Amino acid sequence: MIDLSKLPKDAEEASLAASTVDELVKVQNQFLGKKSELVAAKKALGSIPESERATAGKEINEIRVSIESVIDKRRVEIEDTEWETYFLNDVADLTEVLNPITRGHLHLITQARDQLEDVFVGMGFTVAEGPEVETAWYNFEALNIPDWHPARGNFDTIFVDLGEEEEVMLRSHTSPVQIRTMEEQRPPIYIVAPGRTFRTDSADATHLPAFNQIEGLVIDKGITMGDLAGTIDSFVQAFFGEEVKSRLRPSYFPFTEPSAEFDISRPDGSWLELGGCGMVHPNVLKNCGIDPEEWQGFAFGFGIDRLVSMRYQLDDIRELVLNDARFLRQF
Ligand code: FA5
Repeated sequence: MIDLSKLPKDAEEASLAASTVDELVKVQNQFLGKKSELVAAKKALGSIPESERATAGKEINEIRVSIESVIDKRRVEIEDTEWETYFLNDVADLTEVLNPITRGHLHLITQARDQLEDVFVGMGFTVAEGPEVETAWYNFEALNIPDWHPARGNFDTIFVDLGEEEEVMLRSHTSPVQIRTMEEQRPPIYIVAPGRTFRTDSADATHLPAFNQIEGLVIDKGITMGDLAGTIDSFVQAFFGEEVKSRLRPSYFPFTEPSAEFDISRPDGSWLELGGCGMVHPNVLKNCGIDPEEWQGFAFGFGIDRLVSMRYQLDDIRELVLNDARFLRQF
């Protein structure tokens, strides 16, 4: 009779001594392989009395199961340690590329646009939008600028090579949104429309070829120039603070009558032109199917980039589009 009782303990000790999977495979062969005592014992079963065979077979089986479980347990341990060692050795030093990660923020123009919307929404306006590519009808004609009108020349328009000549263009101001709004909504109307505008202007300290304007349009009953002046004054104070003053100067736009340009006071006492405004011309109302006898209104449009450069005392408006992170990070 072979004594198998010490096998599980021997197998456990041998397993614990194995520190790699290869070593453990050897232990497994030693205790469970073809030449193992256990297999020899199994073969010997045939030579023992039949009455003892079942009990001995059962014992052999139990021992095999217990050795298997000892080896399996050890295999998991070894594998875990091997992975851990592998990962520890595989660590790369990335400190050089790990720049401190700073959070980005909205561009100055976007911030100003959002604040402008907030100020006007607070005054009861809603926000409207229009396309950046426009037709002559919206950019000029409906605004009382027929094709023979010399004012078309003031807008330095960038035309798009589509349809008839000078028929499609990048909008040269946000005023076309006035028309689109009046076509869609019946008065009373209180809207502002911020957006990008384009002109052939060369970039310099106060001009960009692609810049931003915000348009305002109010159509209601009994609206006067006084409402316009009051609205602009409230806006200027809400946006710039109490100390900044605004003034209107007579001017000319085909789509407003009377028309004015409005300026705001600089800290040094001088004035900066921010935009144009006026009472909506009766022809513009008629072009949109609104009866000028019944409804009146005012409109204004000013440059957001100019407004930002004034607010932050920028010497050159081009700073806003140069994409220099050292500049942008300051705001
Ligand atoms: C207009 O564009 C009119 N649509 C404004 C208006 C609206 C008048 C409603 C009456 C009623 P103007 O061409 O002056 O007007 O432009 C308005 C403002 O846009 C300017 O005062 C300036 O602040 C800004 N602006 C114009 N051209 C540029 C440019 N190239 N770069 C940056 N800002 C500009």
